[in-house]
Amino acid sequence: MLTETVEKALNEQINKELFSAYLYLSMAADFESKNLSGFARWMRVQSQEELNHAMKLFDYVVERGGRVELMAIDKPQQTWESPLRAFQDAYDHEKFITQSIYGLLEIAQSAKDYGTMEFLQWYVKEQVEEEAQADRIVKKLEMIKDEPAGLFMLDRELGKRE
Ligand code: OFO
Repeated sequence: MLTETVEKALNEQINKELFSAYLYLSMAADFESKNLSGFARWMRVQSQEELNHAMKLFDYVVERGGRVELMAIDKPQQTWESPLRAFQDAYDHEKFITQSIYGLLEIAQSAKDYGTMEFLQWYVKEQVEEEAQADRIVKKLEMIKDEPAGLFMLDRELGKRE
């Protein structure tokens, strides 16, 4: 059984994960419009991952006898001035999500909800990876700057993401 506070915080996290999916899909659409199909592919896969993150929380709330409450998803930004800007935003967003997971853990801890604390460990680990992968791409883009050949090569590399 979840406390009301933990249930509310889990539902808010579902909303944030769905927003993440929406944000990355919006980046994919922007990349598609600029013929950067590899960058777009990477963002589409990332968007799917975010849906999985949301559904894992959804299933957990159900498993604990809670009530999933879906809220409105904010409209994401539609365009970015460069791939570097987009990935910097993605990196910042992941740092924000990490803080949100930590906040959720603190709420679960205050409620002595050890089940939820244990469940959230998966997200703690996942966020380490999420931040690292966005940061790696930011660093590559910083090296490439506006050099078309480098951008083309990175586009090819990112397009291989399964
Ligand atoms: Fe769900 O990890 Fe990114 O946002």
